[in-house]
Amino acid sequence: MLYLAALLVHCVPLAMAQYDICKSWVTTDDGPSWEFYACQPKAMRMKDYVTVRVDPAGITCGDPPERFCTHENPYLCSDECDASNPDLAHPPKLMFDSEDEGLATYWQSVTWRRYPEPLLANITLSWNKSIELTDDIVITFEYGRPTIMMLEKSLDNGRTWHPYQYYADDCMEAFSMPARRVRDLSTTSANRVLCTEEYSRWAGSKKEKTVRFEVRDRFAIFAGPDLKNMDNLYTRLESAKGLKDFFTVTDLRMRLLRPALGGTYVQRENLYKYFYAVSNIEVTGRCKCNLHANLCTFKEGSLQCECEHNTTGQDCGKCKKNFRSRSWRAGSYLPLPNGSPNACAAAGSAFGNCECYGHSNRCSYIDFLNVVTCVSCKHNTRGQHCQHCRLGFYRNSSAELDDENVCIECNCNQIGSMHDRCNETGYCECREGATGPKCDDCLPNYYWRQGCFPNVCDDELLLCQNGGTCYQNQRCICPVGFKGVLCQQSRCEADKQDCDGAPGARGSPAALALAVLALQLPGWVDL
Ligand SMILES: *[C@@H]1O[C@H](CO)[C@@H](O)[C@H](O)[C@H]1NC(C)=O
Ligand SMILES: *[C@@H]1O[C@H](CO)[C@@H](O)[C@H](O)[C@H]1NC(C)=O
Ligand SMILES: *[C@@H]1O[C@H](CO)[C@@H](O)[C@H](O)[C@H]1NC(C)=O
Ligand SMILES: *[C@@H]1O[C@H](CO)[C@@H](O)[C@H](O)[C@H]1NC(C)=O
Ligand SMILES: *[C@@H]1O[C@H](CO)[C@@H](O)[C@H](O)[C@H]1NC(C)=O
Ligand SMILES: [Ca+2]
Repeated sequence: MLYLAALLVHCVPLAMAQYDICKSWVTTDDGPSWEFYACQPKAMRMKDYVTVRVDPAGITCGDPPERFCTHENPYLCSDECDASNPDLAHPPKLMFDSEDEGLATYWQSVTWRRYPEPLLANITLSWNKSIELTDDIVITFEYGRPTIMMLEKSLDNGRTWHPYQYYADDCMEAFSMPARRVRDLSTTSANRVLCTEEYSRWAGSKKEKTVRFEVRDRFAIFAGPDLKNMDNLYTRLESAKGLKDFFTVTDLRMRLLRPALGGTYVQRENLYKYFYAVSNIEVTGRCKCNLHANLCTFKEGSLQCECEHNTTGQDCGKCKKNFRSRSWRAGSYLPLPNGSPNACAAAGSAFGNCECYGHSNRCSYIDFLNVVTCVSCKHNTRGQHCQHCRLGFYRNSSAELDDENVCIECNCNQIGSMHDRCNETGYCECREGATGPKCDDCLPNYYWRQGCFPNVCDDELLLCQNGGTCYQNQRCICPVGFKGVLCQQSRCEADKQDCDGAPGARGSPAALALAVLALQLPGWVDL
């Protein structure tokens, strides 16, 4: 309770921060209108919205029922864990309930009966939403803190994981890392992943129960020890690459690698006192809404930003339909104190009447033509309003004009096609003999060899003669004594001298017969 109160007091400077309104109705010289500001939701107790998973299967104690004891009372193993008895069960949800006065409720693992096989457990917290941490992550262990553990995080709903912090009573031995403290980090190393020995040493299981991921100490590097200078922090969050993302998570995972040992080596004769017990996991943060929302609500099992500035999406990460005349941008903390909303603009509202469908942020007035035109159209678009596709691209008919993927590359085969342009359905213009949408196939009776060429021979009409064989439709391989494109010509007939000198050639009745036959075939021309 005392600790919770302390946490609430701690939260105050962050809770009353600026950036808490997205717009206000103001009166200017031109009359009343809305004014827009960068805005973000308040920090919340994120454990109320989390789903938890504990691995491996069977790591939670009580199935079958099991006795355990504590380091303080190692020979009185009278405590019992029994999953089938609500009073003696220790399911994962007890890490997230609110602790009433009196006894702590906690998740508990099986004991280390399989020693020396390591006792490993993963506790994975998932929000299905990007969260920006605003205060320390505090994990409370009963009966002693692990001697080795690791905190990991994911930014993509658990697809990829990254180390967040290492914890060990001996960092060198456990992780081959020097022990460091977050307080000793500097402005250039504020997002360093480090190993700390501060939360893993044995100090009696009642005295020091918490393991922290120190968000406040890292903020304090910029905002000062009492976080009074938040402006400086916000400035840094905008300018220092990767700093914002460092404090952003969608999932967290505690990898428990070795339980508390009671300040001594493992005593094999009493393994009932080695286990993990976690009574609370406090995660304080706000929904990441890209500074486009000041409310975040729990709907259909997930947190959702209530997007303003005509943005939409779970994190307000894109412009609403019909509000895409410029590309989406996150709001900015700068300039202080109200920041920039970087709102999405309705089609037609930006720059007078110059619509660029979100493919350009700039328009320019061309004096001698008296037109306003979009400058540097992106996404392979071109035209006054970036409404056409660049040469070599064609329009994706199922995409809106303001879609980033509206123009698709023609991809015409360089050899098979006349040029690299295509028609509205992506068809290229083919050279003779080539076919297919990209001109990378040949018509029947053509073969591919750096382009399409008419077949020289085949198995139907253009047969090789005199026992010649057709090689890849490109040429006939003729037997000795014959030549010509289809081996239709006897060497003797073409060149009498050659023939006279060749012993046996003239005398062969078979060769003679074939030569006569070839001559008698109608239509043979001397090639
Ligand atoms: C815990 O998660 C890590 C990946 O983050 C995985 O490599 C490891 O096998 C998991 N351990 C258990 C006991 O499930
Ligand atoms: C995660 O959130 C998205 C967007 O709110 C929702 O569509 C999806 O069903 C959620 N997934 C899970 C596993 O809850
Ligand atoms: C968003 O669009 C509405 C019209 O639907 C408009 O009244 C409002 O001013 C726009 N807000 C911003 C921030 O551009
Ligand atoms: C065309 O656009 C639709 C809608 O954005 C998209 O799903 C599809 O993948 C695009 N097609 C191609 C070939 O890129
Ligand atoms: C594009 O060319 C293909 C092949 O010549 C043709 O079938 C198609 O109708 C053409 N599409 C358009 C929109 O002209
Ligand atoms: Ca609890």
